[in-house]
Amino acid sequence: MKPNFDLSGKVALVTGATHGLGMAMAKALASYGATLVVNGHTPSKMEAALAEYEKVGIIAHPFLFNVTDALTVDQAIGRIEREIGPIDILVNNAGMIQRTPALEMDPADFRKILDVDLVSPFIMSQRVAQSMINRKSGGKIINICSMMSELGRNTVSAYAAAKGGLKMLTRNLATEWAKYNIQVNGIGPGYFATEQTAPIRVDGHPFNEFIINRTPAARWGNPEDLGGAAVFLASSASDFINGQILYVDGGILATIGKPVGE
Ligand code: GCO
Ligand code: CA
Repeated sequence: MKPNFDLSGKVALVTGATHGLGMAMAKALASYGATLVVNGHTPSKMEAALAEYEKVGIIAHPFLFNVTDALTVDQAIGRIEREIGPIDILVNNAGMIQRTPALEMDPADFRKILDVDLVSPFIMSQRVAQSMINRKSGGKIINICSMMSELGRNTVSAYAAAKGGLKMLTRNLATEWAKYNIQVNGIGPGYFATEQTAPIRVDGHPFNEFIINRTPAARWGNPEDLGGAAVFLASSASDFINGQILYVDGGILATIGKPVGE
């Protein structure tokens, strides 16, 4: 039997899919037949995103809402279910980073990052899973983790704490909901060329060279590099995979790195 990667007839909701990695994964899911629901929270970004999806022949259903508020999420998912259909695939991609040394980090900012990067995937997953359980459909939840689910780095204390937490949330939800045929997995992107990394990717920035040297593939990832992992974990080809984090990192986590110039 051929493994089945087809997503037709499935409704996929990708949070923060107005740009960057979220958009690349959303395009991949739609290209395998999923009906695409795009979440964002900035009207102008959503407008630009819809034009971008249209350009590649994808009909995206836009839903603007804040993923950190449980009541808002409850209402928005209800509306998506009525207007588009019950959600089969949830990609918790919306996230936020702040690069500030730990000693200078305002605890209120720390809390805010945790809220967006860790609490909101919990809120979204809880709401969507409850509905999958009620209709006995099973389903797929994919949490977008990070290199920082495994490694620390100067200036990203809150982000690393949240992404490490998201890895464990993934394992925990996988444990609790496996009996409902819900698979909860994560994707851990390495260093990708997106808006989020633009400030540390500029030519001449020491971080740019550091990443190229640190990555066995010797390059930044392109957002399209994530498509295969997203389709795989969203499809029935991965039905016996649960609680895993699939790192798409050009080999970074496999190695200690190498001296400059080698
Ligand atoms: C940083 C980066 C990272 C990446 C990514 C790595 O400042 O180190 O922005 O956090 O975006 O999450 O996997
Ligand atoms: Ca359906």
